[in-house]
Amino acid sequence: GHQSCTLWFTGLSGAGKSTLAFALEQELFARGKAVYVLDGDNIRHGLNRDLGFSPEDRRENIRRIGEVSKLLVDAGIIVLSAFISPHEEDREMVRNFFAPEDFVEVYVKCSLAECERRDPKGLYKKARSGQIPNFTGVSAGYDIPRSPALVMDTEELSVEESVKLLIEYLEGQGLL
Ligand code: GGZ
Repeated sequence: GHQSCTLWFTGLSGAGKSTLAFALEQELFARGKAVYVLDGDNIRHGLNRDLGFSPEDRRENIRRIGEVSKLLVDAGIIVLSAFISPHEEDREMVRNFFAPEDFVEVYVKCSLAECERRDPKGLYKKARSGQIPNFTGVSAGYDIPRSPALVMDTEELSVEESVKLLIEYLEGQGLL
């Protein structure tokens, strides 16, 4: 089997993308794997600090992250990329950067109602009151993935259960 790949986590703000990516990272570390998480905290404050949330900027955000993910995969690292990546065509662009087996789209599924209820950073509240324009789910769209490799329903599964499913998937792909 191949050595590394990108797991691309897509879903609404608050769906649990970063939580799942970091929990999986811990499990992969424990198995001695080279793994790295890309998410808003290490990308939007650095490499992509010049980008906002217009459709054009989101596309450029996703393009750069896709290119970085590819470099890390070339270096033999399992990459866990956790970004809303709301547009199907942007996710398709990134998919095309990779050999088919090296890109795994993971839909982190959670209803808007539940994401708003969680609202860990108070962003939905701000978006509803008009303080954040173009907020995904409120005033900007999200394209539900048409054919993700995996769907993680975070309203139904615990983090531990989701990690178990992800590990089983990677084992099935010959990655672990
Ligand atoms: C969506 C926004 C916005 C707008 C700021 N829309 O839950 P968070 O806070 O920590 O993660 C969200 C993050 C989204 O950045 P991404 O790079 O993942 O987005 S995309 O893939 O669409 O380019 C949220 C915060 O940034 N945030 N403004 N308007 N999320």
